[in-house]
Amino acid sequence: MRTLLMGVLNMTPDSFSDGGLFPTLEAALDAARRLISEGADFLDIGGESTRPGAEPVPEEIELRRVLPLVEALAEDGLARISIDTMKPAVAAACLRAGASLVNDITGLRDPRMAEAAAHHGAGVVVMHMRGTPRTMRQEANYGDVVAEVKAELAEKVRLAREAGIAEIFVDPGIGFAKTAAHSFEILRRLREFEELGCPILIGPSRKSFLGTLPGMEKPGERLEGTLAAAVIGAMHGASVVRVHDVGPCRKALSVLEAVRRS
Ligand code: HH2
Repeated sequence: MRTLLMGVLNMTPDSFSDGGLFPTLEAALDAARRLISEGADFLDIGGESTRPGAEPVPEEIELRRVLPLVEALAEDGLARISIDTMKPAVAAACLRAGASLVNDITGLRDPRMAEAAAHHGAGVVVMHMRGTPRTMRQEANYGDVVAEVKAELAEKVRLAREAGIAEIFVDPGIGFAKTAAHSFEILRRLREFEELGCPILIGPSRKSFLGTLPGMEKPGERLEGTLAAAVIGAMHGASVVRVHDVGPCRKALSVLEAVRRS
């Protein structure tokens, strides 16, 4: 089965690897269309950085950053649009404008998020995190990281189902309240998340766990590491991989797909 790719488009000045890339709506649209032509099945549009220590962004500013792009892409109709937000009002406005997936790194912590998704018949990505991007580094304490993350995600899946959401992706949250060792262990044991009964999504792209390996200290040096993590994740059960570099990732995954077909 083909692994789906979620292309990342951050409309933020401060994202850790691609902040401040798009000065105009046209520039963002060009980048979005390129990601689609390279093989993105979803475009994940974000207006608030979630990097460790990031400052929260007011709702109006986040909306101003993402809504025009969601509207323009919905008109194109070339890929499914996912809105990467923690705010129910931002999600609702983007769903009204044509997005069909809510990617919530807090895993539906605000009950209005599940209500908004259900109301619009949208899917959700429930990601695992503890604390907030500002505090999560101190919360990376686990006995058995996979067992604990899975149990916490099971509760989120229950909430989403109870709200009436039909399409639910689970995401262990690589780098979110996880040390590098936790993120590597999650990739090794990813199949265990299949017990949750939902397709698995992972977001390893350019993340700092890769920066613990030689020659990958800076986000710009992590393409090969990202590709390796994407293929390992897909081999271990990921249905969707969220990446910045869609073209290279599509090529790397095509090798896995050819091996599977052989
Ligand atoms: N990672 C980031 C943001 N959103 N969503 C899901 N479901 N899974 C992830 O792993 C994930 C995510 C962080 O990456 P990025 O968007 O590149 O950076 P920033 O948060 O600084 O904008």
